[in-house]
Amino acid sequence: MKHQTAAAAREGLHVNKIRADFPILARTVHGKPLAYLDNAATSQKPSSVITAMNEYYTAMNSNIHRGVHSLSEEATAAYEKSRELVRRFIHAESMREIIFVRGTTEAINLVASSFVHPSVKAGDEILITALEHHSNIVPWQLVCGRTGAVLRVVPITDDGEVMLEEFAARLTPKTKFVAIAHVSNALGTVNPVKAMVALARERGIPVLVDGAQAVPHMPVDVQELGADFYAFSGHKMYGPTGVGVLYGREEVISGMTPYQGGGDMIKSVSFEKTVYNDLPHRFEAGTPNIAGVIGLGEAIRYLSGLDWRAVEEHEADLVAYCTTVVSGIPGARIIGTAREKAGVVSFIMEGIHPHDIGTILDQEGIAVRTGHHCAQPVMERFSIPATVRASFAIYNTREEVDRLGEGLRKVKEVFG
Ligand code: C6P
Repeated sequence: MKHQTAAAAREGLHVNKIRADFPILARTVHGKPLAYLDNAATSQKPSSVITAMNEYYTAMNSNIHRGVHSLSEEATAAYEKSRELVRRFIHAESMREIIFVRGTTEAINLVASSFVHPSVKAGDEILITALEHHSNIVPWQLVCGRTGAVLRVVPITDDGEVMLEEFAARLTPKTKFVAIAHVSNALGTVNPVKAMVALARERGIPVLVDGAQAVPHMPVDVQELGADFYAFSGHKMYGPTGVGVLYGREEVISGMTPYQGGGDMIKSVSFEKTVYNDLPHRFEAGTPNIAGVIGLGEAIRYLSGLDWRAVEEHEADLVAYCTTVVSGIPGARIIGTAREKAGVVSFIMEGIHPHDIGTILDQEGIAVRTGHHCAQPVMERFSIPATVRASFAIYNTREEVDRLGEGLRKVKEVFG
C-alpha cells in the first residue's frame, strides 16, 4: 500500500503491481531509486510491450503485405491486428481511418502536406492556439510560407486557458483550417476540444486535434469528438518510439493526395500512370515500423486492461498533490493553473534557472524535464525562458512527489 494514493487504492488501480510491469522503474540513478517524472517527454514501457517487439524479431521478422510465405503472413496479421486495436482504442468507425506514422509530428506534417497545402491560397487563414507544441506550429508556418496563407493564433489567459470567445471570433470565412492541442504539454491545460471542434465544424472548417498528451491520460472517442483528424504518438502512451497514429475521417482522407510515394502505397505503377492503394495503405509508403506498430498494439492492450476512471483519478491526485507540494516551496510558482489539467505540473523558482534545478534533482534520482518543452511561444506568453516540468504516468506515486519536494528544498539550500 506504501506507493498507492488514496484514490488509486479506492478505485482499484494497483500501482505497486503496475510498477512491477515496468522493469526500468527498478533501476537506480546516482545511487538513488529512480523517480521518473518525465512522462510527457516519453513514458516507460511495460515488459509486455518489450516482449512483443522482441518476439516479432525473434519469431516472425519479415516484411508485411508483400510475401506469401508464412512469416510475412504472420507479421502482416500482427501489424493489422494493431490497427484494429487502435481503431477500438479511439473508437474510430473503420480501420481505413487509422494511418500508422512515425509519431504526432509526422501525422501533423502529413495533414499539412496532403490536405491543407493543396486547399489554401494567399490570404486564407489557418487557426491555432497560443499553447501549441512546435509540431503544431511549424508545419502550418511551412504551408503559409509556400501559399501566402496566414497563421492566426488564439490567445490564452494568465491561467493558461484558451480564450474561447477569442477562438470563436477568429473563425471567419477566411479560416480554412483549425489545429488545436487536446492537452498542452507545457502547462497541462485540457482544452475544451469538443466545444472547439463543434464551433469550427458548424462553420464547415476542418479541424485537427493534437492528442499527443491526451491519449495516455483519458479515454478518447474520435467519433464523439467530431474532429477530422486526431494525431498521437505511441511512445507517450507506454508504446515504443518511432510509431504513431493519424486518425482521419474517411470522408476527408479519401479525397487526399498521398503524402509520400513508394512501395505499398500503390495498386499499380507504370511510367504513364500510377493507381494508388486503398485506404489507409496509400498513406503508408515504404516498409513501416513493423515492430513498433506491434509494440503499440501491445501498449493499447495494456492500457485497455486498466480502469480509465481509476487512471484519471490517480493521475489527478498526483497533479493536485504535486501542485500543493511545489507551491509550499518558498519562491516557487506554478506556471499553468487551468481549471482542468492532465498529467503535468510546470513551475519556476525565483532566481534559480530550471536547468540548475533539473541537474540537482537528477543527483537525487529524480527525472524531470527542464527548458521550453518545444513550446517557446508558451514561455514567451509567461515572460520566462523555461520551466521545470514534472509529468505523471499510471506508475507514479505520492512518495515520488514527496521526493521531488525534498529535492527542491535541497535546491533552495544550494542556491540560498
Ligand atoms: N512533446 C514533450 O516533452 P513526437 O515528438 O512527434 O512524438 O510528438 C510531438 C508532440 C506534439 N504535440 C504535443 C502536445 C507534444 O507534447 C509533443 C511531444 C514532448 O513535451 C517532446 S518535445
